[in-house]
Amino acid sequence: MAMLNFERKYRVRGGTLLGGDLFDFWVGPFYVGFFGVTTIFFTFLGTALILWGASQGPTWNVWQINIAPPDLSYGLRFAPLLEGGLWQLITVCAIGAFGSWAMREVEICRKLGMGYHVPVAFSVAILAYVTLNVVRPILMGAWGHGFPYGIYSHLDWVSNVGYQYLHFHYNPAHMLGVSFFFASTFALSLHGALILSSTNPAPGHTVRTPEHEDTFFRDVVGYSIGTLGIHRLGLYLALAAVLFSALCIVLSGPFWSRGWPEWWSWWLNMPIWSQWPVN
Ligand code: UQ2
Repeated sequence: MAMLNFERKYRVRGGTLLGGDLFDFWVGPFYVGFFGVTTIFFTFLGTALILWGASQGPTWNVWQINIAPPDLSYGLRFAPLLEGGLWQLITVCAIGAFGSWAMREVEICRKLGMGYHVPVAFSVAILAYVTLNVVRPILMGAWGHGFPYGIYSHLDWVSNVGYQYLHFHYNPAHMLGVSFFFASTFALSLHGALILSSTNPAPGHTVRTPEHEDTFFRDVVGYSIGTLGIHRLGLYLALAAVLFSALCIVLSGPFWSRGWPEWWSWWLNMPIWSQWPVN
């Protein structure tokens, strides 16, 4: 194990937020901690509930298995297990598992004396899930507005909710989310290609340095964002993509219930156009 000397120095007790020394140990390469135990608990329980729900359904076809949220008529109440109650329990387990995993990341960051960038970034992904299945359903008054747990069924949900607002691509927050996702893939492809090109020179040549990488982009576009900068940009683009995605769906319904194309009538209705001498 190449990192063994490093690990002997840093694999030490302390840094835990809950449980003190009780769960402060490793199983093989994996840190456990209080939140490792809760992660395992929620993951196993949630997975078991999904499997049991599937066993009560009409199919074992993995594409077609579906565990749906309660009917809208249940509002924000608890539903019977096979009427959406399972979906509610699975949602609790999912949030418990995701949250436990984020807190376990925090404890590992504290042990290593690192910044909290990784758990903060992961929390933004959790926020997107919570926005879809908790925040928006509560704002709209029914758990039935959450998305169903199933491969095809959740795709159908996305399509149906999109058409409910006539044309989701006219949602301005959706436009920004999509643009940030595209920019993320563009930045990652630039970065991945640059790193591979400088670390895999022609046969017989030495590996190139970051100065070569800077020079390549200065020669091509007149600017290099730098080795630290590209990772700041990547994190920014990724978080912005997820945050605008969460915004675009929480706006739809709770704050805008008509078609998204209609939203742009603020532009068509600007007083300046009525001043224009058309006739
Ligand atoms: C860079 C740099 C890197 C990189 C990349 C660039 C040495 C190894 C990819 C180039 C990035 C630029 C010009 C910004 C692009 C902007 C957007 C919005 C995609 O300069 O420094 O580090 O990997």
